[in-house]
Amino acid sequence: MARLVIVSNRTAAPRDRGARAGGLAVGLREALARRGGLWFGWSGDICQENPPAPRIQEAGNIQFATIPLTQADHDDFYVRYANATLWPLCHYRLGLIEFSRSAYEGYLRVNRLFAERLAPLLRPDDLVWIHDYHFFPLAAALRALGVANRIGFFLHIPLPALEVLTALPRHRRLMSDLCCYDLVGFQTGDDLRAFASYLEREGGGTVDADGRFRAFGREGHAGAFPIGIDTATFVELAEAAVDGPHVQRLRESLAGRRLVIGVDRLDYSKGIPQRMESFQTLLEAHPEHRGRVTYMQIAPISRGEVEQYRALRRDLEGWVGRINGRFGEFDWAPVRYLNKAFPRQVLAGFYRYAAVGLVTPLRDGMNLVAKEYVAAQDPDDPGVLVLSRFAGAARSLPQALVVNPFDVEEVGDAIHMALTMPREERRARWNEMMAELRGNTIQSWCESFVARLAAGDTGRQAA
Ligand code: ADQ
Repeated sequence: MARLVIVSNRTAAPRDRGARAGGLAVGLREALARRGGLWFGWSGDICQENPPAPRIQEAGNIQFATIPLTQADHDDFYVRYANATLWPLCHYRLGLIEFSRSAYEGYLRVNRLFAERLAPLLRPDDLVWIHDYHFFPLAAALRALGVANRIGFFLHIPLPALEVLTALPRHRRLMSDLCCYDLVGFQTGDDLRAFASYLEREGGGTVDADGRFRAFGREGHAGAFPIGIDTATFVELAEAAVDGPHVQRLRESLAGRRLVIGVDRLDYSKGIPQRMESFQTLLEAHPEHRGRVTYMQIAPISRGEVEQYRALRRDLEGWVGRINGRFGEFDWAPVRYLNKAFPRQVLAGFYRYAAVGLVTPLRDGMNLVAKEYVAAQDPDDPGVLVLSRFAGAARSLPQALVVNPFDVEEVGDAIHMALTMPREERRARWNEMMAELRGNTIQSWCESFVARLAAGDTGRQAA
């Protein structure tokens, strides 16, 4: 069996604390352990000058190879182009895009650096699987160095519609580089359709019904591979946590009130201010919930070096203050707002205790919190998921209360409906969602992508 090589910006290397020990990291690690493999990425460190050869660490049959970046490379590649250009673009926030040629040059430069450092570590029959928007051009950079391995790419975030994508300066270069991959994976059929319509309209290309694409003189396959979670483990974590000390303290602190929970990285794509406004609408339109429901929003700070993220934080602090000031009582704060991360087992217990999971991103590739919330529920008395139609997860979990997050009144009503939904209906909806989560896990996602990559039958250059 061919060795698997994974590339992502952050790795799960023993000393790299950047990657959360979340379901994705666990799933990829398992996939590497099955075949033996290599995980390549940024170490999380800044170096003074041109980075040295990768640092190699071993854990069982997995090797981790990481390199540091210079401050200039990190800023251009990660802070500016990846997170201030591509991230807002792919989340339909054209007004937030900052584009500069120097940032794009830095992005290409770091992709070339990754290729130069990775190429010597590759064996001829390795399968290479590259992750996410930091690395659209990495296959092209590897090909330029003569690497002939099969190379796959998975985009964790949405690929926007043609009209949005073409707002990006130099979009043709980015997308023709993407076509250097043998297999391009997306979260949903919508993303795949956006890819096809871009190639057809801008790349003079075609995409067949089986996903084979031809464009920019290149040929490969594309497909939708909706990511899942480690469902069985999450169920166990939640069952164990519900009687644990954290849930016990939470229960006591709520003093009989019901819990509505939101858990997100502090990111403008997650729609947290709109969610606050929706909760305010609930309290206005359905006053019977005043004093009886608490909304806890857990949102650890993310990308604090990007100005838009700092502005979001200020905005949210305003929302929490306004709602608590207006509706709060001496013994009840309607909103609890926490800028911190929790271990998975603690989160699992919080999810299980919450009557409502509020997952209302304005755009999201998939959203794993939605799936974790469902997996954590008590089968006898499950909570209700309120889910944005703009999360990829809504495609596989249509039995959630699916809402438009821009319509704060609709979301407020959905929270009310969730809080008052009869147990039978909650169980019926939950059973169907759970069947989906048991059938499509992080493990089956890894396996199906790697099997498709290994089975590939495309040439790289169209004849
Ligand atoms: P993210 O944008 O990071 O991922 P999401 O899919 O929700 O979003 O994954 C977040 C993960 O971090 C979850 O496993 C969650 O439990 C964990 N997490 C969030 N807040 C936490 C907290 N306070 N404490 C501890 N853990 C926390 C990107 C894309 C998504 C896509 C994933 C995977 O933006 O659309 O689903 O990749 O492909």
